[in-house]
Amino acid sequence: MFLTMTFVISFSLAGFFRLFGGQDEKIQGSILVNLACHPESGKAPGSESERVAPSPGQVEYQKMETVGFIHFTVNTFTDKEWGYGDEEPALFDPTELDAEQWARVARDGGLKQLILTAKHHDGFCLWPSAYTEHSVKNSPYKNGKGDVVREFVDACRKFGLKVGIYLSPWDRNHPEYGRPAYITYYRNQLKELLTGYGTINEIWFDGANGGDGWYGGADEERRIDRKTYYDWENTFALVKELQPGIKIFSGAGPDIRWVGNEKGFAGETFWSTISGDRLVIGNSDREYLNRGDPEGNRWIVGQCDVSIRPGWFYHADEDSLVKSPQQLVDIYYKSVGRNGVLLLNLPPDRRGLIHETDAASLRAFRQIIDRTFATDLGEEASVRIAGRDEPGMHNGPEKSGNGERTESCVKVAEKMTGNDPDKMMDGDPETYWIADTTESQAEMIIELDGPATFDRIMLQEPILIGQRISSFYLEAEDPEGVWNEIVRGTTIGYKRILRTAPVTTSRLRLVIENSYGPPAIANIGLFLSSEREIL
Ligand code: FUL
Repeated sequence: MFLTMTFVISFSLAGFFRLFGGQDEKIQGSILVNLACHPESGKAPGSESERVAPSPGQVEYQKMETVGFIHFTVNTFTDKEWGYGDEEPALFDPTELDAEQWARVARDGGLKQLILTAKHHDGFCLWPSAYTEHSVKNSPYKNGKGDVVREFVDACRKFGLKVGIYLSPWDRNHPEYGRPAYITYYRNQLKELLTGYGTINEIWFDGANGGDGWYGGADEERRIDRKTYYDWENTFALVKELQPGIKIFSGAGPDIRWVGNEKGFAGETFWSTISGDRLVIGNSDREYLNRGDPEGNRWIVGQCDVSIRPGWFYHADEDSLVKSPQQLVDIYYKSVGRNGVLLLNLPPDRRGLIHETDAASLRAFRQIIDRTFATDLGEEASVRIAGRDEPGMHNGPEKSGNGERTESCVKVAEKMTGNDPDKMMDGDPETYWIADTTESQAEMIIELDGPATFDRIMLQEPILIGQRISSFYLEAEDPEGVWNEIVRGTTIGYKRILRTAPVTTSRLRLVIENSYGPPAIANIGLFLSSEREIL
């Protein structure tokens, strides 16, 4: 409907710079702090700032946006959330197991990857491991000839999904759990899974560790030292050696991190950067995980896990408690819309199928999201850069009367000519505009062809050069020429989606109040939500 937009870019000026001189020193400080980087990431390319940046693999991971979990094991048949470890393999008896149904449901719901609980805390293995009898090989499933991991991997590939594996470090079945011999067992199982099933995109290391259990009949409490017992450093090295492109998830990364809750919510302020030395698997500060750290020395993608039902495993008495499409949409805004990746659990039932209610809810969720984001009102924007004569800027000449500030504005405008702001409106998160200054503020006016009505605003930073923006707000101009603030935020990151009441305007002003290094924007989108979003 409104195919043409005009952009007017200007910057906060020298007065602003003086005002925030202290901030500038802070930025310099963070440059020094952030020299230690993710092993595969490093100094952000194409900029003077030394922000910690993601590896290309992490960027690819983040771009998946929504991925899925499959929690399935003996618990499905005992109606438990955590098996004790003494369950008979004979319990595992799905009547209609169809991994292709899981993959089809996930694909139709827009998920890009599935992660299977190859082994949960009870120790039962969904593949015929050579290192234990506690597996599908001693179950009635396919007369002990089945391999659920194989079926899962094949189905994912057939439906174009990436593959993830959950191998619980805690094992309430194994007699040696808590002793060194179990670490050898655990690594042997990792070797089986990471060498026998082709490319694995993610390995999921859970933080629940140690406690009571069956432990080969000992039936006792076993505590472990979370910092030292698993020797994670060498376990991670083994994983990367076996699967160089794999992404490791845990409460401490190194590639993907928990966000501190199981509701699927990233913090409203959410940095992908975080300090690795403040994280311990299974024992990290949840608030810190949920917020991240602008001065953090690691880039660790935030993954927001949540189940479509109250429990992680299927329980028939939760059939009426499946999250509605609208609840899933709300979670989407609080995860993907806050710079996270959504990990949604879809637990198969005793048939071995994702329940019809769950499948329908996921499908409807995706239809709503697709509908809301179908038309970007800024897609075909044309862009114009204005200098000092441009009205409407907070720091523009009509408010200035300060020679120094005006001159600074002209300089910026000249430099900006080679740095096309159209890149913010091309829908491509890889191309971007970056302020060609040393300042940490920027201001821009978005001019539409005529009045447009929208209630969702999407902003993206080019994360390949790090996450920078820490404070911004948006204003809309009303018909009388009065600017009204419509939304305010802190971080943006890969993607930030802001929800507002419907706004009708032909001019918007985006003010970036603070940024670690020159601010950069990859994408701005304006959308009108589907009426089906309403809760
Ligand atoms: C938790 C586990 O204890 C739950 O059972 C579930 O697997 C969840 C995803 O992680 O820590």
